[in-house]
Amino acid sequence: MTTESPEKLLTPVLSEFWDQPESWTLETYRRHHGYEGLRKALEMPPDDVIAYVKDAGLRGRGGAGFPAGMKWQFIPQGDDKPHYLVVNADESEPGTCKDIPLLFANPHSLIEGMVIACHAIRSNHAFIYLRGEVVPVLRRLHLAVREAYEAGYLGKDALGPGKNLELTVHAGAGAYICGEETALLDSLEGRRGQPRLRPPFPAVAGLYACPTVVNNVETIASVPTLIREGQDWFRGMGSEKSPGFTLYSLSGHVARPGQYEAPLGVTLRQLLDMSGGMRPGHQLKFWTPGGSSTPMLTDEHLDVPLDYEGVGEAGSMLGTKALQCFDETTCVVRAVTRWTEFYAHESCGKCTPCREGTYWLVQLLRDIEAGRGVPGDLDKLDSIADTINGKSFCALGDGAAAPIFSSLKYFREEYEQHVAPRSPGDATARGCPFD
Ligand code: L3W
Ligand code: SF4
Repeated sequence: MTTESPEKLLTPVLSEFWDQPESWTLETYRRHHGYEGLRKALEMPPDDVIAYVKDAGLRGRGGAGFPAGMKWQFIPQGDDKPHYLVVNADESEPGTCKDIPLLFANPHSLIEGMVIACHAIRSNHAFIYLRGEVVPVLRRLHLAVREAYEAGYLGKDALGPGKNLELTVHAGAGAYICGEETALLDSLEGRRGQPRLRPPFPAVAGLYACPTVVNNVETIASVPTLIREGQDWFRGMGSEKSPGFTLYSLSGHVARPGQYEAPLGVTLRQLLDMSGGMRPGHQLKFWTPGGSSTPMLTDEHLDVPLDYEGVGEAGSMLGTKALQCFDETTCVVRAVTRWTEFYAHESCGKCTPCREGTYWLVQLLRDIEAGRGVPGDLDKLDSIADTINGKSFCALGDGAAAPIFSSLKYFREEYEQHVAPRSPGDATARGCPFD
């Protein structure tokens, strides 16, 4: 666990100059060492770049924490198929708000990282799959891509003589499931976005059945500074297995919500110290480490190191580092109902456990919240979540089950209060004690 004072814990690397005028332009980016990492990377053979990123220990920032360099290494070499890089910018996990601000404030950090990654995996065509609703970000991204083409970072000979690089920006149509990497690829190919069976993983058969690296925005945007400043600098932050800096999105009942960039392994207590704490006069009741798909934790877990190992040991997942904080005025049943409605709405319908299970969870939760529940409903909730968890086709199902299990684990009593008669003489008076 990091023990430094709150101010010293901030490590603004990706967010270094987000507050400066015209932070998104090439000119501003170059004034802050922009494209210097690329120059260094292009002097290295592709395999050395992969080894460098792998040895630095950079892990995927999109939720699963998979080692980025290892993923790049899976791309077969010496084959005759095109290789693709696809950046997942379909940020939609409830509470997650870091890739979109990054793209809005500093799109060139992503573009530079993409050129480096394409050099490493020997790709001549890269794609950004952007969440379609964020039109101002789309415009800014197009502008930055145009600037990069004009400056020669993209296009003809971008990766060296005779080695061109094209970059295509694609706006999605607003489906959460298209953030799942294989559904994203289907959507990019022009089909309805639904997950594919893995294996084969995209690294072997991805876009147009060709070897494809799919990485999150923040992962790729972290590469230029890593290359420029070096492995030792990168490993100087975070822990042995989870090194480096990262963007945490802090939301909910906190005094100053927003993005906080700090090393992996800081604690929620430290992040709250940096952000003014919970809103005045209130205490933390429960929180999510990585969006609603990661099991909720409570005030007992304020000192859990926010890295993949620490949060895992606490029984949750670091996920997207979306720290949604709820205070004692929040009804946990209501919060879980809202999340579950989201999953039921976004379920793609491909597999039965998730399609049907999320529907039934919503019916039960709405009944419990509205005072129409009975004590047996709690076991039913648990049993339906169990039918979804680990038996669904993709991670959306597990994500839907996570808040059910964790809320029943920590707040069963609160569920029981919802289904117990509120006055001994009137068995019909049930429902939310927060109303
Ligand atoms: C080649 C192998 N590649 C694994 C690759 C795989 C993928 C990456 C991680 O879900 C989680 C999910 C959400 N050969 C490989 C291989 N790979 N084995 O490694 O794979 P995986 O399956 O562990 O995770 P995933 O399917 O990528 C991501 C959670 O993150 N999450 C995120 C939600 C939403 C967003 C967003 O809004 N931006 O990310 C939040 O918690 O629930 O559990 O690339 O191909 N042998
Ligand atoms: Fe679709 Fe849900 Fe099944 Fe994933 S788990 S394939 S989202 S129905």
